[in-house]
Order: sequence, then C-alpha cells, then structure tokens
Amino acid sequence: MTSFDPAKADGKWQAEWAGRETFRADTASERPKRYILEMFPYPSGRIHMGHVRNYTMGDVLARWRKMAGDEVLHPMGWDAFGMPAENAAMERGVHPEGWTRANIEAMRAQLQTLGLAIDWSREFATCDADYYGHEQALFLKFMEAGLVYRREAYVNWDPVDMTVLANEQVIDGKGWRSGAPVERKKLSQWFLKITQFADELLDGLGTLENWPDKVRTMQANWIGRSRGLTFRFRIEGRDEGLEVYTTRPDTMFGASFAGIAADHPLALKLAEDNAQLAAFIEECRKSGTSEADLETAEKRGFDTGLRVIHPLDETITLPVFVANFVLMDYGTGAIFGCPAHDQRDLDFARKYALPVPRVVAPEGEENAPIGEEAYTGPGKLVNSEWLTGMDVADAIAAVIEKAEAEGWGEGTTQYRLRDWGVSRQRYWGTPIPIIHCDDCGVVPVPADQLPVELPKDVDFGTPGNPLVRHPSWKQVDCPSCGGKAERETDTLDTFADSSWYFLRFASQPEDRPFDPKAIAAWLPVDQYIGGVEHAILHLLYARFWTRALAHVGMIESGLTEPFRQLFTQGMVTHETYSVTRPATDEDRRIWGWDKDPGADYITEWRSPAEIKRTDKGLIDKSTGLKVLVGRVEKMSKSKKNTVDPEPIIQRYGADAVRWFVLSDSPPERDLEWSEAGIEGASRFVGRLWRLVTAEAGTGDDEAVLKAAHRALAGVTEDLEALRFNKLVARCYELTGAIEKAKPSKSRSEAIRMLVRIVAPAMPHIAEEAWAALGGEGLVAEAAWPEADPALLVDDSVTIAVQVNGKLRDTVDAAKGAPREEIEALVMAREKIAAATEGKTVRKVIVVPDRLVNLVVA
Ligand code: ANZ
Ligand code: ZN
Repeated sequence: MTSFDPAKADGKWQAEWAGRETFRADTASERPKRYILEMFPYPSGRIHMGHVRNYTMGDVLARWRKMAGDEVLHPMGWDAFGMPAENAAMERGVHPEGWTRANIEAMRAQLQTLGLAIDWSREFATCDADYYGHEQALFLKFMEAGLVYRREAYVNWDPVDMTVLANEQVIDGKGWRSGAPVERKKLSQWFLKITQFADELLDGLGTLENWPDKVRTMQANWIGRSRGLTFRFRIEGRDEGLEVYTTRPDTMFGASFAGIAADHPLALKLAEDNAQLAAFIEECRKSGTSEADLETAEKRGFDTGLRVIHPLDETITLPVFVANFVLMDYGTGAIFGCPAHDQRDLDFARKYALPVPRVVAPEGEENAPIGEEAYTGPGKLVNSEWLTGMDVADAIAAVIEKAEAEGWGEGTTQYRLRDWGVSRQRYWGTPIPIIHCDDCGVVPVPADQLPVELPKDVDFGTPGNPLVRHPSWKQVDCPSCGGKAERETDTLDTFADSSWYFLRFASQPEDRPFDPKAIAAWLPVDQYIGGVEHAILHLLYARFWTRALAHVGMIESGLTEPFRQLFTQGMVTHETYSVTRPATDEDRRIWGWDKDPGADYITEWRSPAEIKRTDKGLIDKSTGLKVLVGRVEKMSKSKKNTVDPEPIIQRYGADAVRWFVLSDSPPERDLEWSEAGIEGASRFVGRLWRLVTAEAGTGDDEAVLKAAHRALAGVTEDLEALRFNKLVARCYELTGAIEKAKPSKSRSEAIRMLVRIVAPAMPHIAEEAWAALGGEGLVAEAAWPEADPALLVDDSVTIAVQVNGKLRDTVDAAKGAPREEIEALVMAREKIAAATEGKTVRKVIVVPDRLVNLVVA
C-alpha cells in the first residue's frame, strides 16, 4: 500500500464530514447531551498557535464524547466587534465590517484545515445584526427589570483623538495613539447593575468544583466582599461631618490623618475659594483612573487646613488632606490614614512627616518601630486605650459595636466589584437601543424597531465617534411623543457580546435570543476551554448575564452557572532570536541618535523564518550575521517569535500539528513549539500508517491484546481528566508494543483498537486507516471501544532502574518476581551496562515490583 499523504487525506475527510453533516448537533436527540466549547476567537485575520492548541483540545473531547455515545454540541463563532477593526479603518481606510468579514472568511478556512468537529450550521458573528439585535432586546429586558442605569462617571479622555480610552489604552498616563496626556472627564454612561448579584456571584463560586482554584480565587478577589465600618468624623468648626469607610476600625488609635478624594464634594467646595487647591485637584484629574494607576503613582496630598475630631477620643484631632490615592468611587471617597498598618498611608505619612504610631503587633514586638514597610500581619492591639490586648478580629467587632451603639457609624459589607460601565464611545459595537427625547427623556427603542442597525456609510477621517457625526443616523422620531429625538450614540462594551453567545449557540430562533427549551437541553456548558487571561472579566460577566437572564425570567431551567467545568490552557512559547547589526543612517534618524556617536549598533528580533541553521550555528538569512538565541517566551508579534500555523499544517498535515500541540506538556502548562517536536509528531503519523498496512496474521497473542486494552483504559481516563499529553504517551507505548509483536489475529485487533484510540486526536489518518482496515462507516461515528476487564489484570510490572539514584532504564518483569530474577534482568540491560561501565557495583537495592537502584563507584 502507498504511504499516507496528509495533503490528500485532510481535504478528503474534511469534505466527507461536511457532506454528511457528521458533527451536526441534534437538540431532539435522545442521547445524553454534551456541550463542549472553546472561547470563541476574535477575528484578527489569521489563526495563531494558541488557537491551534485551544481548539484542538476541545476538538479531541468533542470527538471522543461523540464516539462514546453522547450527542455533542461543539460550535464556533466570532467575537467580531472591537477596536482593532476601527483601528484598521483609521489606519488603512478599510471599513470595519469589510475588514472583519474578510478576516472571518480567512480564519474559518484556516480553522477548517485543522479538521475540527464543529457544527458549522450554528456559526455566527456578534456583528451580525440578528445577533446584536437580540442583545439589544436583552439590554432592554434588563432595563425594565431595573438592572440598567445611567449616571455620570469618569472616563479616560484623549484630548487629541477626542475619544474615550479603555484603561489598557492609557500607557504611562498618555493616550496610546496620540501620546497626549490623558485627562479624566465626566460623561454620562450606561451601567449594568452587576453589584446586585455580588453575593450570588461570590457564593456561586463555591459550587464550581470543576474550575481551577486560581480562577475562583481571582474572581473572589475581584468581587472583594469585606466587612467594614462606615463612620462620620466631626469637622472642627463646621457643621457638616466627613464620612469615611474602613475595613480596619481596630486601627483607629493609629490614625494620623484623614484623606479625601480629589473629586470629593468637600474638596470641590474648599477649592471654590482656594486657587492652590483647585490647581492640585486639576493635577490629580490628569492621571489615569484605574486602581492600578493610582496604586503606582507617587502619593501626593494637599493639606486643607481642616481638622477632624477622633470619634473614640475627642481630645485628638487629625489633619484633613486631599490625597491622590483616595478614589472617589470606592467606599465614601474618604479615609482615615493609619500609616503603621497600611502601605499607601505609610508612603504618604513619610512624605508629609506625619506620625506613625504602631497599634498592632505580634507578640514581643510591641515597641518595634515601623520602617518603610507597613505591618499588615496578625497580632494584638497595642497603644490603643481600651482596645489594647484584643485580637484584630475582636477589636474590629468591638469598635463597630461601639459606633453603632453611639450612633456615629454602621457596620457595612463592601465590595470591590463596581457596576459595569458598558458605554463605549465607538462605532464598531452593538448600538445601545435608546432614544433621547427632550420631552420624554430616555425612551427605549420599541421591540418592533429592533435591531438598531449600525449605519454602513461612516467616516473615520476625523477623530471621535463616527455615530455622533453621521448626518442622519441618530435623527429619529420619539417613539413616545412622535417629536424629534436622537439616538444614543454609545455602543456596548464588547464583553456584553461574549456574555451570552454560548446561549445563542444552543438555538437560534429568529424572533427571540434563544429558546429556553434548548437552554434546558444543552446548558450548562459541560466543558469550557480558554485562556487564563479571561479568568476574571469574561467569565464574571458571562456568569452575571446568565443570572440576570434567569432573574428577568428568560431562562427557566434553573440555570445559574453557565460553565460546569472550566479548563484554562497554557500558552505556546518559542525561543527568541536576535541579531546585532551596525546602525544605518535611517536608524539614527528614527532613534534620534544624531548626537550620540557611540550608538553604533542596533539589536533586532528575528523570526524563526528569518534564520537558518548552519554548522556554525544560527545565521540571519538576510545579513549572514550570527543569531543570538534568547529566552523561550510566549509567542508574540513584538518578539517576532511566532510560528504561523498555516504553512505548518500544509507541510505536515493537520494530524501531526494536532498531535504535537497535545503532546509535549500538560495542557495547563506552556508548550514550547519546536521543529523537532513537529517532526517527531509527523514521524509518528508515518509509523501509524505502516502498522495499518502491515501484514495480517492468524493466531492469538495475549500480550499485544493486553497492551491494547491497557492503553484504551488509560486513554479513556486521560480524556476524562484532560491529560492529553499522557494520552499521547500511551499511544506511543501501544504503538511500540504492536511494532514488536509478530503478525497475529490479536495484533490486527490491537491495530484496529489503536486507530480508534487515536481518532479524536488524529482524525484524518484515523479515517483513512479505518477505511483501509474495512471498518464500517466513519471512525468519527464508530463506537468508543470498551476495555475488557479480564485483559486489564496486570501480571507484569514495569520496574524503574536507577544508577546512583538517577533513572537510567526500565524493565518489565513478572509481578512478584523474586529479587534474583529482577537483578539478573537488570544486569542484562545494555543501558545499564553502559551506565556502570568501568565502575564497581557496590550494592543493589531492590524494591519488589517497583524499583532497582544500583550503587556504583
Ligand atoms: C483605615 C485603615 C487602616 C485601612 C489600615 C486599611 C488598613 P479594601 O480592603 O480593598 O476594601 N479606603 C477606603 N476607601 C478608599 C478610597 N475611596 N480610596 C482609597 N482607599 C480607600 O480596602 C479598604 C481600605 O482601603 C480601607 O480601610 C481604607 O483604608 C482604604 F491599617 O481604613 B483602611
Ligand atoms: Zn418624546
């Protein structure tokens, strides 16, 4: 028989599956339902190795579950709204829609070359009007239920591009595109009330046993429920009080100042007749708005001259500062500062020479001074009048109790979680379905006028949101009074689009977002797979939408958590390469080196495709310069260490690529892409094919049958636990065992078993082999074999052989074999002879059935 040609087989079987609709999911099926989903991709234009790894893992599970008898839903779609499309429009003058659609076409074609078992009939893009139209309807449902509101909030404003920037677009306080210092500006924005579900979202984490612990912890920290005290300071010489929020009321005797946010009403009032303070507030507004920005910025303050009275001891007063590290939209926008036990307060106190009294100490350190590090550990209260000697927890409770009894404060539960600001002042997103009428105010777009479609004729020539300056799009009649009104021009955060797409995959009725019956049939997603970078926002928002949809009665099946099992896969990494070359005049101009005669060399990254291997090492193809091999890092465009999957798939075939991305490391860890690795996978495809075409035989061979059933049982467990790399190892082992066996009926059976075992991972060669071996129908539809328990009883064991404690070899021996027999087996091994050559064996330690260690010198 001929050799296996992936170039022919891949296309042939992909066409066959498509033609037969092999992977179409039937909601009416009686079989157990299994929903397997990988996070849908953003259509950037080309798939990368991360996609290959992610989608291959899901695909293996989908194919295996189908063979094992489940009705599998394994869909694919496109998270198609977002900024890159608008950037392309601004930079290259292409329309975001055209750019996006072309990217989808290209990426779909690329994904299809991997042979994914996808039900393509359910494909959609979030930029399809009949997807985002339903999203608009859901938004209005939420609004009816009081889960949507509008308020003024601060945004990062780029004064040159005249646009709102996301936090990640603010780099060192400057707009990423314009480079202009970013300002904080107040804008009316739409919010979704995720905080209403804070407790549920937190407590729900406890039910997600099949989620990685680290993801649950990250979400819990993000929600950040804490018990604290809100209390009022009296301000000396004024009628009003100052309300502050603290999670550490125990440290109150360690207070040395009070701090208020730059935008705190008190600060604004004082600034009215204090120009210096007004200028300081202006300064504060110019820095970023994120918590991280404020955390890292230098602590700065302005002494207002006011003093507040300590609620536990009226003889004590504290100065009030406007401080740049106090956030307006957290707690009450005001704090008391306890420098000894809070790092931000300590940095601040050192700068403004405020006292740093210690009030909590571990035993024996009662009088230890505080250096440059605040003490946040456990201990007992010290220097705190009647609190002295109490534990932190008891002191917190005692102060809350006293405050409540005396009426100057209340115990509260606070959350770090903020309501979700969903307004984006951008074109390429779901239009928020609202109309603003001078007479009627905010009017929802009536259901029969949905979807509110994006206009196609838009102009990206000038900065700002094209929806605002479109000549006619926003002009509408008010649905309520019929008068002239205007459409909302904000679009929804694209995280809204990915918060319910998994529900739309289950059914796609025209007149509704989804069919609750289909949700009951398919949801929750049995296995969700994606990158850990989505551990917080995407997963939290999706969990929130699911609960909110249940809350408004759209989901009836009692679904609360959308993803039963979550898996976060590791990244694909690669070596980095660089060359150092003489600088050119052009470089000097770009880098502004004219005045720096010493800067004569420049170091540049090189992509794997730009270098070649020679006997003198790695050489840069274009310049012939020596290439420096750098660290292994996540594949990224900036380091140029990416490998494009497309030519690799063309050259080696889909199966080899799939096999390699499953093979080398546990799926949650990073995988280093290497040429040797893909070559090895490709050789295995060849080995498999030689087995398929090997001579058949007669007679029995229990050993090889046992090997096959052992592999089958092991692989089934590996699949259950997503241990794909172990599956690969087991298949290598079985292949080795079959290669060693003589032709027999048993060997042929083992080969047929192997073909089915590898089918989920290497579906193309498996189909080809299945057909060649006379299998019925498609292997994709064949039953997953069941291991025969009788053949699983192990009567041989694999014993590790160490030399001076280092693993050198393994030997197979009969279970319970006596020491002498094992020792004799070991001594007869070539590898052991080599490892002990010229040395004396001092001692042989035998642990029966497990291990032999030779001590040599
Ligand atoms: C006094 C204190 C003493 C505090 C101490 C901490 C340690 P979490 O746990 O994240 O909720 N805080 C309160 N409102 C703030 C705001 N608007 N901007 C900046 N910081 C604010 O943090 C609660 C703590 O953060 C509060 O407890 C308060 O400082 C500060 F040894 O009060 B603490
Ligand atoms: Zn009106």
